Amino acid sequence: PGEQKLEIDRRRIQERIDEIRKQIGEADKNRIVQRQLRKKNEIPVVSLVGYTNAGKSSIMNCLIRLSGDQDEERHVFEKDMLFATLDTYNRRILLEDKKMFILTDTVGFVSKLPHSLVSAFKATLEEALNADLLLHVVDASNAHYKMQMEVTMRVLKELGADAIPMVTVYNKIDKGSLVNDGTSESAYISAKTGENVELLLEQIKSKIFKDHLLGKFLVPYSEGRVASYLCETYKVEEMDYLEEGTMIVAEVSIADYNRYSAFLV
Ligand SMILES: Nc1nc2c(ncn2[C@@H]2O[C@H](COP(=O)(O)OP(=O)(O)OP(=O)(O)O)[C@@H](O)[C@H]2O)c(=O)[nH]1
Ligand SMILES: [Mg+2]
Repeated sequence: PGEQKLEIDRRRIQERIDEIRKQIGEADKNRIVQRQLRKKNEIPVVSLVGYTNAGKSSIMNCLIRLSGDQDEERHVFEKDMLFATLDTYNRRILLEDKKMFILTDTVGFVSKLPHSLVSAFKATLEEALNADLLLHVVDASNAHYKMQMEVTMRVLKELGADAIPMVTVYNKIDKGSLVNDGTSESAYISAKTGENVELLLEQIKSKIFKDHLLGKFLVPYSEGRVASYLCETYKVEEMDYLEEGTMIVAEVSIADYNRYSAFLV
C-alpha cells in the first residue's frame, strides 16, 4: 500500500509537470505567433533602453500622449526610484499619417547588478531587443552620465544588441544645457517640459520608415480588396476613379511596393 501511494504521488507530480510544460509551450507559441504577425505586417519596433532613472518611462508617456492617447490608464509607471520599471511594456503608437510603430519600455540598467538578477533581467530585455531601433536614453543632468552610458553600451553588447541602429536621447535638458552635437544620431529633449519631443518623433520616423517608396498604383475594380488595403494602411496622397480602376498615389513599404508592383503605373 505504501508503494502504491508513492506511485500515485509520482503520477500526480508528473501530471503537474506536464501541465506546466504545456503552459510554457503555449506562452512561447503565443510570443512566436505575435512576432510573426508583427513581421508580416511589418510594424517596426522601437525600444527605450538606458540606465535606471534616465527617464525612459517618462519619454514613453510623452510619445503616447503625442500620438493622441490621453488615457492615463494606458500610460506607464514613472517614478524617481531605482527600477521603477520591472518588466517590458509595449504600446502601439499610431501617427497622424496612419503610420504605426510599437514602442517598448524596458527595465533600467545599473552598473553592479546582483548576479542572481542578471538572467531575470536579460530574459525581460530579450524581447525588447528584437527592435528595429533603440532609443538610448541618457540622464544628461547626472554627473555620472558618461559612466552610465558605458554601462548601457556594455550590457547591450552582452545581449548581442549592439548592431541595432540607435539614437542617443539626452534627456532632462531642462535641468541644464549640454553641448549639442546636432547629428541625426542624437536628440536633446526634456520629457518633463516636452521640449524637442516632437523633433525626436520626427527622427524616429525618418529612421524606421526610411524604406518607404512613393508608388502610383492603378488597381482594377476587380481587385477592390487591394485598393481598400492601400487606403486603410497608408496616407493616400492622390486618388482618382478611372475607367480601368482606382488610381492611388501613396508612400508604401518596400514589401507592399513589390507585392503590388503589377499595379504600378
Ligand atoms: N527634470 C526632469 N526630470 C525628468 C525628466 N524625465 C524624467 N524625469 C524624472 O526622472 C525620474 C525617473 O523617470 P522614469 O521615467 O521613471 O525613468 P526610467 O528610465 O523609466 O527609470 P527605470 O524604470 O527605473 O529604469 C522621474 O522622477 C521623472 O519625473 C526630464 O526631462 N526632466
Ligand atoms: Mg521606467
